[in-house]
Amino acid sequence: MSESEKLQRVVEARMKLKSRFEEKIKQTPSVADDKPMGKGRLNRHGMPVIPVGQTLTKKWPVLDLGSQPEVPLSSWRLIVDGEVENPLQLSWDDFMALPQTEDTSDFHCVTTWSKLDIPWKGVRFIDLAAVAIPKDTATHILCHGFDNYTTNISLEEALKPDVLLAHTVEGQPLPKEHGGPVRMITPQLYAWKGSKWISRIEFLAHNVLGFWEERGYSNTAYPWRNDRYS
Ligand SMILES: Nc1nc2c(c(=O)[nH]1)N[C@H]1C(S)=C(S)[C@@H](COP(=O)(O)O)O[C@H]1N2
Ligand SMILES: [Mo]
Repeated sequence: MSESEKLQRVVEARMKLKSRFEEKIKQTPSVADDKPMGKGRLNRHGMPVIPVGQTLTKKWPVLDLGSQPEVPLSSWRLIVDGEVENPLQLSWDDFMALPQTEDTSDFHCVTTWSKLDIPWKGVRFIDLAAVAIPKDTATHILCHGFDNYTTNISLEEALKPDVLLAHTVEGQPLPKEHGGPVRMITPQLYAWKGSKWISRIEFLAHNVLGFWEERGYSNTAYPWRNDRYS
């Protein structure tokens, strides 16, 4: 296949994802909830900027499972596999050659702290997904970290434009303690849905629970519904 044919397939996959998930995305609670719980001005998707039960922090706490893997860029790889037509194993250079997005968004940890207006740079999940070309059977992803963390997300959440695979924060390489070289962020869900030290994104034809989801945390994790536990 020629380079231009490959690009054409990516463009088509992106359009297909958009049309398949546009309505579902509009119906997700963090966009469509008509009685969202929280306080303060409304954020850009119409929810109170401080979700129910959350307290603002200027500091940025670090949460992990007790290990912070050191992953040199030379051996860093991101695997994208499962229900996709074009499984990927990206090197750092491959990853950085994908379209790059800057976005400032909020971060809500289920342990009740929120940090607003974090300036990120990275690759939109939808831009990566378009390269992998999800099969029509794909409905969820399971993200894996180099620390063996896992967390699951439905595609209608993962494909939102603020979901990034972030490598830069506040203009600097993402520090190891916050999940560098690359982590996922999910600003419209509690932050445990964003895997630090991300190593693999597995597309699935059904829902599979991740580390915290198996241990009593919510499958869906909607901050404006106080949706913390299952
Ligand atoms: N790989 C991995 N990702 C993870 C975690 C983890 O332990 N391992 N913790 C999650 C939790 S509970 C939160 S709140 C955020 C914390 O990110 P931070 O340490 O950068 O604040 O990362 C999430 N992603
Ligand atoms: Mo968390």
